Amino acid sequence: MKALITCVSGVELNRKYNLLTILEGSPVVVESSERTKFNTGEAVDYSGNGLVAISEPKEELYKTLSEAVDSASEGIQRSNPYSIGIREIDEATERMWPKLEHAAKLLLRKLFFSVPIIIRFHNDADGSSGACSLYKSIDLLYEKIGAINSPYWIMHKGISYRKEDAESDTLFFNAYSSYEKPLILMVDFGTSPESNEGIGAIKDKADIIWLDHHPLHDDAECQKLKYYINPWQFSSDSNYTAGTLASIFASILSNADVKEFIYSSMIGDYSDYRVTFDDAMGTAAILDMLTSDPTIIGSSDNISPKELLNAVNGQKRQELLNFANVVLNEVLDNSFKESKRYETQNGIAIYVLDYERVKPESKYPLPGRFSSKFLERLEEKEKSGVIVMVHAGAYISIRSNVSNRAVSIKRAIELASESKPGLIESYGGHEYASSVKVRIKESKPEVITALVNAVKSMDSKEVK
Ligand SMILES: [Mn+2]
Repeated sequence: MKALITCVSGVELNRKYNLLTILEGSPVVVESSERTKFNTGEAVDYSGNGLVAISEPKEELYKTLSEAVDSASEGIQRSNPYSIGIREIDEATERMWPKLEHAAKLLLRKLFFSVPIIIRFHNDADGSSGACSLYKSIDLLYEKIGAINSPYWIMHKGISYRKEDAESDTLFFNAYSSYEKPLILMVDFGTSPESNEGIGAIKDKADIIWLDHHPLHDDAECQKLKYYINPWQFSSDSNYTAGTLASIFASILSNADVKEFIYSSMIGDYSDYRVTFDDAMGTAAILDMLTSDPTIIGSSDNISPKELLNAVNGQKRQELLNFANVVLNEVLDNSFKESKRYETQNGIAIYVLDYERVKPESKYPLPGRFSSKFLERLEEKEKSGVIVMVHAGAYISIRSNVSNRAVSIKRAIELASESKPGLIESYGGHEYASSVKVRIKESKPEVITALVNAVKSMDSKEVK
């Protein structure tokens, strides 16, 4: 039967071919190893025990296969929007659906044509929840499509796509020669100009699907990508998590059950729509722990969604959960003792914690994420509002639950930066969560004092 060589990988004498052919009316991918050298895009006859070059015009074969892939995709894709039963989420999903379907069609096409695919996900409970759903879904699809190239998964520390990332992805792609462009899928990657250089370096080499839920940014190039999808573009916001977005995207490809990961992503990112039942809380806690410190279960500093799924749903679930709880509670207990408490005239509590004094042996919990947990725990006892500042290295991570508009941590950072010119290197975030980087570690105490004083000045009696 006639087939098109869609992807070649491997070395000269041991080449691997992915072929796309039509069997019983449907497109099928088959794999073959040959010592004879064929090239990507060549038409061949595939008999099951060998490839023979044929003189079929490849354009015609390509057209036939493309049509078959398109109609197969239609048969595979879920037609009605996945609903989770939370009105705001479901309505936003409906608005995003055409764009999600469009992106899913692209992914399916890339799978059929067996191009190399890289999936990068942010190393937190949200990003990894999305990766788990995608893994489950693609795994189910594998049976239908056959010998597709399995995606290469990268847990990505941080939320920008840097030039180095583009270089490493290019190296990966260079090991293949594919008839259609490779694909990169980003999950929970931020929408910031910091990724511009990386995108510029890769966008001609690969198609990009970018699933994010961070606020939009006018100067962010990723927003101009054809397959950039963000709830903010559809009258929703960051409470619609990237894990939810990726899970719902994954649900278009197969009927894998992704509910668990929608819930865990919302818990991980403190979404307003989160439902806090035990199973989902446990999944979020394990994902948070293992993405912070993969060496807790393995020897590598990276972890794949397959390993995460095993951890979350396997025999070790309870053991991992107990470990996470023990570590977290110990760090919390020590933090109460080690932190300094300040108070504004109107009773807002400010806690300053040197994370070095409480950090456990594992990298879990990471200081930034811990600051959110510390705040959550303090909310129970500080009824007039609380702000925490957890510092480690050159970073100060600030969390606030104060809804009084006069007291803004963003404003406090601006004030501190004005009163101590040159000491703060950069800062970012929003009204409830921000982080500050000092230029040199030695000036951190001075910056913290300025931050505490700024909050105090905003909440003095005269203001009220
Ligand atoms: Mn997120």
